[in-house]
Amino acid sequence: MEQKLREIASSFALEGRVTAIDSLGEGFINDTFIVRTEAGAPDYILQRKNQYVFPDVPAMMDNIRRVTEHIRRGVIAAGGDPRREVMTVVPAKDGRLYHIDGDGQYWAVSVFIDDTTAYNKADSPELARKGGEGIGKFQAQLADFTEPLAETIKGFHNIRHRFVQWDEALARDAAGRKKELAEEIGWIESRRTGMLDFWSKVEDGTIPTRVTHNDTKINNILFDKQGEVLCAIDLDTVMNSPSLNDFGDAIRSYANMGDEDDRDLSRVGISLEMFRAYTDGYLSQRAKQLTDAETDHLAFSARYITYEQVLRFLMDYIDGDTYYKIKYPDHNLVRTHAQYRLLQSMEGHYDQMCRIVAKTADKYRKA
Ligand code: GN1
Ligand code: MG
Repeated sequence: MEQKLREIASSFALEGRVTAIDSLGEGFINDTFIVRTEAGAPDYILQRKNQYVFPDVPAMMDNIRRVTEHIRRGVIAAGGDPRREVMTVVPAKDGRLYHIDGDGQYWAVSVFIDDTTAYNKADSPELARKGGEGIGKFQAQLADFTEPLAETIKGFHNIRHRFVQWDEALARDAAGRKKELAEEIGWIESRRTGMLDFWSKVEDGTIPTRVTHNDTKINNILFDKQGEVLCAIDLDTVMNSPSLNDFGDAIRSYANMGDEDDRDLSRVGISLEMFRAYTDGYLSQRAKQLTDAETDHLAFSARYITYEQVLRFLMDYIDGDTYYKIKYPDHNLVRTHAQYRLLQSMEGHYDQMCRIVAKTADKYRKA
């Protein structure tokens, strides 16, 4: 394997001689490696992009290039460090942003930013606050990026589109699992109308569409050793969508007291302390730019994205585990239950979440 990886790495314009290539990270979608080079040259991230999930890798890489170039210009203008405060895509030697190997697989490379930490869990409100600030900054850096981006995954956070896929998955019942899932399917169906009502506000323009990351769980943010956010990574899903999605998806990750796939449901639930901290960091960067419709739906966006995640995990289980990497046979069902518990906890604490958002928005609008 390492020999094959070395060959793939050698088709990119890397500085320095490659010394080792190791597996890295916890992503559910792509395969990620770190390419070590001799002293003096940077290390690199090498990724095999999942073509089942991303049917148009060239369009995805072009989105990433345009977005990172835009951020880089802003970082330089602000006197920041463009090598650390934004992801750098490394082209292949033929100038393309990807390499296609002999099996038709797509690979891409970016510079590895060293002296950083990525977390799988927010262990303190301070970290959650910094994470919120980081995504707030990311959105602010892209506020004046007005060219449209390619829709690299159709209807990614569009629940109307997810229901089309859902109905098809139920009709197919590919793995023959539907008969055991009446209760879980009921969790999805009983909330269908409410979720579509929310999404219709995006469709009619009440809630605007911006440039968003779309996968803001904590391990997609790089922190420096002082605990400051450096930049957002894993930009595969950068697209035009409501900014609320980035907030909601982050809350799903930062404010969950348990794990995304916790078998012990008594650990799972929303931490209002973490919610408050993330909201504070996020709104410190965004309160003055968001419309009232956006601010008023921030708390709901956490329910929306968590619901969508319950649906996506359950749908993948029904489909026979074709989308997410799994570590054991009923992993997607365990994820479904854990995310559903989180959703219930958000529903139970919804009034408090709304009050926290309103108070925090008020504070930063006046500031
Ligand atoms: C996937 O690639 P990764 O692990 O950062 C997924 C997200 C899900 C997440 C669940 C392209 O993210 O949408 O929320 O798993 N990414 C894609 O943890 O589907
Ligand atoms: Mg990731």
